[in-house]
Amino acid sequence: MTANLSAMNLLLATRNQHKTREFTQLLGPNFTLRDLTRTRDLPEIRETGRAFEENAVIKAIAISKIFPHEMVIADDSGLEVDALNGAPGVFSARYGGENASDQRNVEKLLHEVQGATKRSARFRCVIALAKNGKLMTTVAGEVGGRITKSPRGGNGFGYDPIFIPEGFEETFAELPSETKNAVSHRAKAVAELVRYFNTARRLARN
Ligand code: ITT
Repeated sequence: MTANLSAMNLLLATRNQHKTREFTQLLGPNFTLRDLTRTRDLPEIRETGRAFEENAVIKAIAISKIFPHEMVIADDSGLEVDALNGAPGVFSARYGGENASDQRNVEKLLHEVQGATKRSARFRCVIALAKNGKLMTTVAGEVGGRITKSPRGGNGFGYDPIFIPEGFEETFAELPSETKNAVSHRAKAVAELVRYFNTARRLARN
């Protein structure tokens, strides 16, 4: 395989390899992506914000201070369920407790919405872009859908087995990754990020 020499290097501030896989597919060959899975001795970054944007910014700024020469992106995302007044929201990763597994989070969520007739929900994603401790932009995306009664499918991660996106009958975990990547919250945010880079490049040329 030949390297794309003009590709833009990005550091994704995550240890969630599912996110990295989706970003790699969504960004395509014009970007070279690295994440933090092989980086040791990082200080704990506490996601203390009450909104996705706040937490994405906290992560991007903190990591970009540690790697001042890198263009850093951070994704904060989660599921908002209407019958739960928007929970788990920013607590999606730890809904079933600190370091809870995806399975535990899903079980808790299904338990909480048991019997609810209103099943509407949405995934949200905010991406923050930072360099050397300075925020450059944030972009966001969301996808509406509904919560199933039980988990279905083996693709994806997190709450994918219980989320049916609008316009489909299958969960994100039953749909092929190409379909998720065509309609997801993350896909929409990444498309906006790419538009930001394209505009910045155009302005720099003029
Ligand atoms: P980093 O902070 O290291 O990026 P994280 O998994 O802790 O990893 P978040 O704090 O943004 O990331 O929490 C996101 C959680 O929301 C994630 O763990 C899933 O439970 C859920 N989530 C986000 N996007 C999802 C998607 O596309 N499909 C299913 N679940 C998703």
